[in-house]
Amino acid sequence: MTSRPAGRLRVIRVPSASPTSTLAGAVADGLGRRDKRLPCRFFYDEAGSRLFEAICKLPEYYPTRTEEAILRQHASDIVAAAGSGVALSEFGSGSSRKTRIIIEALLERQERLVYAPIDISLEFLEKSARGLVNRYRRLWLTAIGGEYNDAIPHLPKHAGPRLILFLGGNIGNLDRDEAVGFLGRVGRDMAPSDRLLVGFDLLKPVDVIVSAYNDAAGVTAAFNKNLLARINRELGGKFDLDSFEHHAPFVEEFSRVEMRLVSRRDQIVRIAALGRTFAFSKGEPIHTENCHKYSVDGFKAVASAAELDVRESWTDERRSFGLAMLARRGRDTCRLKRPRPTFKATGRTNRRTLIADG
Ligand code: AVI
Repeated sequence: MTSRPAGRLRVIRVPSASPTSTLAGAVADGLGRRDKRLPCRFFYDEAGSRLFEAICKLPEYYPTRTEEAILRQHASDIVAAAGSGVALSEFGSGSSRKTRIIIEALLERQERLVYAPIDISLEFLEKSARGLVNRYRRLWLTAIGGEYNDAIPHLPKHAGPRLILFLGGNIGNLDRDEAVGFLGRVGRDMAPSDRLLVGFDLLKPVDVIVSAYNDAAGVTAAFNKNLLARINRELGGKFDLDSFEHHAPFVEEFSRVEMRLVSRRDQIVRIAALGRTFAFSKGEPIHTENCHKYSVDGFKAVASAAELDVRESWTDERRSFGLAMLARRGRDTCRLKRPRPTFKATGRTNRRTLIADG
């Protein structure tokens, strides 16, 4: 772990012990399988992070702007629900654009704020962290470069409550067991007064979901193919990007979009750094990402399996995206019998509680 103090900004890199934590390890493992796969965390080198930023602005890609609108509308309620004298952390912070809404709402309530953004792309993280310390003079930042699970023990401790953000529907990129495992690990690191705010994409008509991952401008296709471009750049791969096609169907059985790169022909690709070649037959997919879409009950079940309780929740008019404020299940919140969760309108038509927590 390295640390580089610079005024109000500190940058920490958390190494991973897993052999598939490096691109080389993950490619050797993933392309060596019968069902070829590459982990989606490798989308986010600098080029991939930029492409993802472009995805977030696409007309078809509704999650970012919907979540941002919910955050804007309910920022003061959200930060009030986190308590006073709060320290902020965030998994998958990216550009921290949406986080600014929360940062500003917190700085209205408290004199100074300590914020720890966590992201896999260290270069991108450092750049957005610099932007934030320059913008907010009452903000102290510890930027943590690393994988979510590796970063949990490095979340800064705080005398008061911590508000931990996991926004953007990033939870959707984890399988159910991974989601329960990750939320559970974060939960076990949380004090009873800490809160975890999770953003999750809700199930909706399939054509809306499918368009979000198959945009007309082809940005999502470029984002997907950047994985192969990255292997070419970093590992001396010989992938011809035109020989692979972006596929992103909605798979009903798993309530998820599956991102794939499908080989357009029989081909053999050499990757110099691995000293290996990989054969692809025409039509063979490389599975690159899962993007799960949740029902309200489905999300609540995952939180509950991770021993977290939903304390408050927010959604948009169309119930397209949800935000849930979770707390560690404590003796005070653990009840043997819990009523079924229901949708509940809280009065004003544009202000809804998504999950009634019994
Ligand atoms: C980062 N994550 C929540 C995005 C999603 O929608 O699952 C990644 C993405 N993949 C394709 N488009 C966006």
